[in-house]
Amino acid sequence: MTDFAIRYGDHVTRARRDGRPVVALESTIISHGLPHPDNLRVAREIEQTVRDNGAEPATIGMIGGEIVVGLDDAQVEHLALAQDVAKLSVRDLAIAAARRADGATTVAATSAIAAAAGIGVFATGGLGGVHREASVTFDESADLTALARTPIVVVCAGVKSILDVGATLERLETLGVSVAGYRTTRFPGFFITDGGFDVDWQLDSPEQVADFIRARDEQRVTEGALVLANPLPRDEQLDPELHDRTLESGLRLLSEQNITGKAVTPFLLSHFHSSTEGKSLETNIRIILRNSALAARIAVAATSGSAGPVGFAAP
Ligand code: PSU
Ligand code: MN
Repeated sequence: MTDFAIRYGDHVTRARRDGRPVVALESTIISHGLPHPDNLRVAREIEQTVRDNGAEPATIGMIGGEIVVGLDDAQVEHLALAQDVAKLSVRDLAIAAARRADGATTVAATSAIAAAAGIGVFATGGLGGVHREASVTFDESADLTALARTPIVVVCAGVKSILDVGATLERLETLGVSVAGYRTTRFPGFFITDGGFDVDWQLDSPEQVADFIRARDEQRVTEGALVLANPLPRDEQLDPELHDRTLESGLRLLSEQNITGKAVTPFLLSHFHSSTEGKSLETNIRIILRNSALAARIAVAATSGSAGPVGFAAP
């Protein structure tokens, strides 16, 4: 596990001192995944949802080259509204620090930092994964390899349907990342409830996920995340037909405009938001809020009923 020089927000320092549960949150969804100005409102709603469910939110990002665990409201606002915020995966962190940059952290960077900070639960929307043309482009998100070496529970709605879901599940297996559905064995496809693939395991309550964390620690398993896939209820998903149509046009634009690398995911998400008249945005927001609530309840369950907060060792 990598160690970083980390600055803690006051609210996170207080929560840890008092032994209260903390949930890590990423900032790339704020800066690069959601359109302005909704993104600022959503960032605040995510934090409030974590609080409403009994845990302290620690939104993670970089300000002036410093990694911050627990951005304050002004810092969240800055990352939401500023134009020059870098998208930071693990490999970018030290370069961005050297450049004193402002940056938003992806699932990969956020989970690495959270684990280094002793935070065991992380809520996001959807993971990065294997892109559809990966056999030619080699485009596979560093989220997958980061999760392979990071002991954290990531609550997400599976991987975005813009990706190759089956290939992503295969890579997660190879990389030794645990995967379980929350109250289902069907792996969700982010905007849509059913991503078309089964997973082997299902976990049914925050307490059962807390038992996973304890068992993992007792087994001395120090590498490998749990991807806990929390699907939207069927009546809340994006209309699958609208979804397929939008995806098709998005993939076409992607190749026409020759968009590659780290711009791919933000481009496709913004294409969805603009061509579904905000319907996908509404769905995206619901996904994140539901995952944040569940992550908070898991953090609460993992913190109570044990001698110390299991999986939350102080750094
Ligand atoms: N999930 C969302 N919106 C996002 C992302 C995930 O609902 O914007 C971000 C996450 O930060 C994830 C990143 O880590 O996209 C993956 O980017 P890439 O495919 O370039 O690795
Ligand atoms: Mn990529």
